Amino acid sequence: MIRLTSSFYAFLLIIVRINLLESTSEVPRPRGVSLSRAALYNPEEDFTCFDNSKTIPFSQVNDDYCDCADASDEPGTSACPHGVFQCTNAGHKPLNLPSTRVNDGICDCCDGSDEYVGKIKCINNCIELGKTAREEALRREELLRAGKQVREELSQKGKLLKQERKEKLIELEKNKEEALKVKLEKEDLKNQAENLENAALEYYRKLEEEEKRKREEEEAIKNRKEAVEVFNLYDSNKDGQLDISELQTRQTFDKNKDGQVDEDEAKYFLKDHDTVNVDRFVEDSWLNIKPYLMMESGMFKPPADENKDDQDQAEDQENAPEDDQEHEDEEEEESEPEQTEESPQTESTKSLEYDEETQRLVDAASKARNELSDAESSVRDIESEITSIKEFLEKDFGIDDEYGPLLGECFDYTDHEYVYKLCPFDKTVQTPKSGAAEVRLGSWSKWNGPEHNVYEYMLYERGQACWNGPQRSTLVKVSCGSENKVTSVTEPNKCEYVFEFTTPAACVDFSQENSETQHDEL
Ligand code: MAN
Repeated sequence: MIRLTSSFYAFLLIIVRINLLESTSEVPRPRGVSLSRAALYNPEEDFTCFDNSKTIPFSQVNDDYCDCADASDEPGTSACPHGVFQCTNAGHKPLNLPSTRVNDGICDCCDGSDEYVGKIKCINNCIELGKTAREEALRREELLRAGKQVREELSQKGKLLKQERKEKLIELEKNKEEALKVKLEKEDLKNQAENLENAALEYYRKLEEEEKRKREEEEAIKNRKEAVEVFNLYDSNKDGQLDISELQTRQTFDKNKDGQVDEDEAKYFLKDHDTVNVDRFVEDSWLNIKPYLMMESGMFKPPADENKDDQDQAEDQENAPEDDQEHEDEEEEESEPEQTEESPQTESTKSLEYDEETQRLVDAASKARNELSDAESSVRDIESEITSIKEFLEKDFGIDDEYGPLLGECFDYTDHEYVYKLCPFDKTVQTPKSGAAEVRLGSWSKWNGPEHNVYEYMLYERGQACWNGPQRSTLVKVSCGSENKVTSVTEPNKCEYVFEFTTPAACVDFSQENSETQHDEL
């Protein structure tokens, strides 16, 4: 009996070997059941649903009637809504399908086992597909093997970069302390120097104020004198009042140049009074009259005349309407105020000359200010270097820092219309070949892959806004390759770009374990 059984198994083994590619397993099991679950279906016994909810005669397994809520009694039919059917796919890989796809008239399994009622005839192409898949897997394995070596080197470089930056950070923190001390000293020195400077300048400030006050006083006196002279000149009946009729005899006040001075024009110059005495004239009317007299004498010009050359100006003067003798006298008198008016301005802009000691203190304070500003800027420089190193150290360059060496590099991809650029951990860019300005497609945001391999995708966001649309963004799919290279760029949705990027840094297989179990679960 034992001999018989063992020879039977030997016979079976031979058959299995012969048919290896056609059938991966001869373990008897109901249709649609995976190898790992075969033992759960024993034709000698009643069948208990996997969730223990029911026990049914084995003959009801795969009878196209759903008895178990968990679908375990119908692995090979579409009777249960959430069942799973496994194609054996001998020669290729087993595949789990939702049981709704069983006998739905579409060939899903490469061995055609999901379509057994004859709605459609499926060909078995598992051998070819398996061969291609195995070749592809081999190629990937080879790539991974070769890439792993380079990844290791990248990782060492990345770690070194981090280490160097950490050391630099410690050094910079020390430098910053020093620089802050220097800044405080310089601040102190500057304050001392400015106190001395202020004390020394106080005398000159007072002097300047005094001079200014004097100038203003003189100015006021001169202005009044001038105004009184004009008042007396225009007060032709010498009654101490200037009235409308007296102004009407003067062409100067013909504002609209119609050849006569009407009442309104005269009133404008008298500031709406019919008559003014000398004090009101000085306080009030003079403010309106003076600019006209200045303009007449050429001391004050409307802006349009500013660009005229000297010759034009001479012509202007020649063409100016001639006034009576008195007026010419006025002009002569008026030419004086212009000179006296300008001179105080010139004086006021003239800087005071300090005595030797004051000058020394002013120079010392200015030097102290410069030194403080230098000290402040060196603190700022150190701080900005610290910030950029901290930003570097906070970046996730992969579990082994293998992506670190990519920072600072950029990789181009050219299609018929654009040159694209990927600068890892910085930005993605699109430059039209037409020569138009480059467009930022996104700035580094984060790793964005699935949980089992977060390093599968990079996300670049907040790019240049699209016309009437969102800000541009880029998803970069990262995969293992022998060199750092952008292998394709697409724009599946307007202003959403997908780059494919290969790099040896990605030559590690995070998903191996998952993919092995994927095909054999219920
Ligand atoms: C440019 C490019 C395109 C983009 C359009 C949107 O032409 O950036 O990629 O789709 O703008 O207007």
